Amino acid sequence: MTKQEYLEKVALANRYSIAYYVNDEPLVPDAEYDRLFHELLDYEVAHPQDLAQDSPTIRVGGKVRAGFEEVAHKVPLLSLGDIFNQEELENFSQKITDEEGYSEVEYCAEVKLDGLAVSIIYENGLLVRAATRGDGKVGENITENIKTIKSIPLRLIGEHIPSYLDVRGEVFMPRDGFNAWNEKARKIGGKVFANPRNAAAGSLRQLDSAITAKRPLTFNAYYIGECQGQSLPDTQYERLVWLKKLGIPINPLTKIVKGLKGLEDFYKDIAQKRDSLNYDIDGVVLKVNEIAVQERMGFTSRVPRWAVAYKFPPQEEITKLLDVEFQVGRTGAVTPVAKLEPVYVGGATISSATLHNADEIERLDLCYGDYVTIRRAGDVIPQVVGVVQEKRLKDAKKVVFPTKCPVCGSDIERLEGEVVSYCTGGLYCKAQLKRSLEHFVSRDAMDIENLGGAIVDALVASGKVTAISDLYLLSLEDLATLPLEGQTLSGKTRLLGSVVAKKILNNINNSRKIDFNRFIYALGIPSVGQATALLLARKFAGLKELMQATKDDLMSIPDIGPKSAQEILDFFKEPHNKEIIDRLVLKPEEYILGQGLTLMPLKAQASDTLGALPLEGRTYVLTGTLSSMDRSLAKEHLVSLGAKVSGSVSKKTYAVIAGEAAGSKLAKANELGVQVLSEDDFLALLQEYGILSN
Ligand code: 5U1
Repeated sequence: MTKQEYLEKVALANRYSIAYYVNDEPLVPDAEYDRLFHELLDYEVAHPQDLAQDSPTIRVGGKVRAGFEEVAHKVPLLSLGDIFNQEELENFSQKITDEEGYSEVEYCAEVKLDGLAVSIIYENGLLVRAATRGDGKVGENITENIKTIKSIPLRLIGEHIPSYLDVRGEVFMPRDGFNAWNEKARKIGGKVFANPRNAAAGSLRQLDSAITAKRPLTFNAYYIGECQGQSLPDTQYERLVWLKKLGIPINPLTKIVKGLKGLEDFYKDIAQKRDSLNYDIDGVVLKVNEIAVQERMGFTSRVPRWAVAYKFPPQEEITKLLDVEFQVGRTGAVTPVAKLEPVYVGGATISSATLHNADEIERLDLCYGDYVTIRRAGDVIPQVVGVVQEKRLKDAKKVVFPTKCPVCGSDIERLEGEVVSYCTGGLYCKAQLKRSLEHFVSRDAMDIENLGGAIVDALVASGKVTAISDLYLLSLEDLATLPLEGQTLSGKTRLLGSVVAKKILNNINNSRKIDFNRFIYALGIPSVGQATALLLARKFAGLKELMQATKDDLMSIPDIGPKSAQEILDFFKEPHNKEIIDRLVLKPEEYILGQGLTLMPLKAQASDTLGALPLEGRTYVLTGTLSSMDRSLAKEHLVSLGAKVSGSVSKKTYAVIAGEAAGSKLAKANELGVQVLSEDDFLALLQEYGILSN
C-alpha cells in the first residue's frame, strides 16, 4: 500500500465511523470495518513515520502522562441557571416574551445530559485539543483521552471545514455500558462506579489513555464556543445540524418548540421518556433559538439570560440503613440485602436494595444505621451507591459478612477468584430447599399451581418435604393438616384445609407427565435456564443420555461453554442429585407413591437439524403483553427455532416483538431503527415454521 492509499483508507475508516456513531446508519458490516482497521494497523507498524494524526488506530490510547496540564479557555465555558417548577418556567418564558414583545418565541429544546462538560478544538478540521470545563476559565488538558472516544471525529468531514472550531458538549457513559461495566467489575472484583456520571468523570481523568479507551464513553455536542473561517447559521438548532454535518454527534431528541406551551410539552415528553433512554439526563435545557435574540439578551454575571436548565426530580436520594439481611438462594449463594427506611426515588418507593456481595459491603464501608445514597434510574434495580460519612454515628457497628449461614448455621465459603459466597449446607439448609422447591413448582418448570411460597415454607417447616421428590409422596391428609405458620384462626394456627389440599394434590399429579425440557429446567442446574434446557432436551433423547453426556457432548451445543458444561457434569455427579432423579424418574417404584414422572420428548424434535435452525443468529426481544400466549411460551418457541431472546434492545437486536402496552423497549427499537413485529406478525412467523398450525 502506498502512503496515498493509506491516507485514503484512513479517511474511509473515519467516514464509516461517523456513519455508525453519528448518523446511526452503518455503511458496512462490522467485519468490514475491522478488516480495514487491521490493514491500517499493518501499514502503520511497517511505516511508523507515516502514522496519520486522525488514524482510528490511535483511539486505543496508550500515552501515559504524569499529570494534566492546565488550559485557559479562550471563550469561558458557561454554566446554566436552574429552574425546578412550573412557576419558574413561566417566569423564564414571561421575561423573554416581555423583552421580545411577542409570545410565540421559538426555542431550541434539548435534553440535559448528566455527564461532563468539555471543550474540543479543531484546527483546519483536525482535533488538536480538548479540555474539561474546570472553573469555566481554566480546565485540564484531556486531549489524549478524548481522542479515544469513538463517536468524536478525529477529523471533521464535509465541505465547510472551519479554520478554527471550539465545540462544547457533554461526555457521558450510556446506561448499558455502565451496567455491563459494573456487572463485570463486581464479578472480577474491579472498580465499581456509583453512577454513570462518576464513571464518565473517572474515565476522563485517567493519566493512561489506554484505560479511558476501554470505557464505553460517548459524546453529544450542544454549543459552539467559537468558530473562524466559516459563517455560522442564525439559530441554535441549525448550528447543531451544521455540527452534525461535520461529523459531530448531537442529541437526537433536540427539537424546536414555540412559546410557553411548547416548553411545557417538551419537558413533559422528555420526563416521560426519561426511564427508557439509554443515558442519564437530569433535566431539559431550553434556549432561545435565534442567535440574534441571544446576543441581544446577553448574560448575567454568570449565566446566559436566554437559556435555562429545567431540572427533573432526582434519581438519587438519601435514606437510613435499618438492617442488612443475608438471603440464601437456591444454589446456596448468600446475597446481602439492605433494608431501608422507605424513600421515594426515581418514581418508586424503595425499602430494600441489593448489596450484591461481600466486596460491595467492603467497598461501601457500611455500618448499621448509616445514611446511604440510593439510586434508581430506569428499569435498573435500586442500588446503594455510597455512604454519607458525615452522618455516621460515633459508635456505629460495621456490617460484617457472616461466616455461618444465618438459616442453617453451616459454614459460608467463598471460592478463590469468586465474588459470590455460598452456604455449604446444601439441601440440609432449609433456605436452599425452599428456593429449590419454589423453582421446581414454578410456572416455567413443573407448573404446579397453588403451591405458593407460604405453603412451600410450611411443607419444609413441618418436615413433610425434605427433598423435591417428597412432593410426590404427599397424601391428601398431609396437605389438609398442614399448619400455616403465622396465620391464626380463633387464636389457633390455621391449617391448609381439604379444599386447597385437593387442588394441590391434583396439580401435583398432573405434573407427573411433563415436557423433557421443563423437567431439565426444574432441576435447577446452575447456569441452565429455560433456553439451555430446551437445547439440552433437543440434543439428548432422554434423561439417561443427558446424564451420560461428556463435556465435549455438552459443549457441542451452541450457548454451552466449558463453565456451564462443567456445572452440568458436576450436578449429575452429585450423589444427592442422582438420588432425587432416581426417585422421580428412573426408579420411582422404589420411592414414590403411584407412578413416577413421564418425560415427554420435544414436540418439534429437531436434533438432526441442530446448527441449521431457521432463526439461528437472530436475537429477538419480547415486550408488552401477547394475547395469544404468555411470554415464556413465546420465548420457548423462538428458542426452539434457534433464535436468542434478550431482555434489552440494542443495535444487534434482529426484531422486537411488541404486544399490547409495549413501552420503553418499543421506544428504543424505534429510536435505533430495529424492526418491530406485531403479535400477528409473530404468529405468522410461528406458522411459517410449523410451530403453530394455520
Ligand atoms: N443540552 C445542553 N446542555 N447544556 C449545558 N445544552 C447546554 N448548554 C450549556 C450547558 C452548560 O451552555 C450553553 C448555554 C452555553
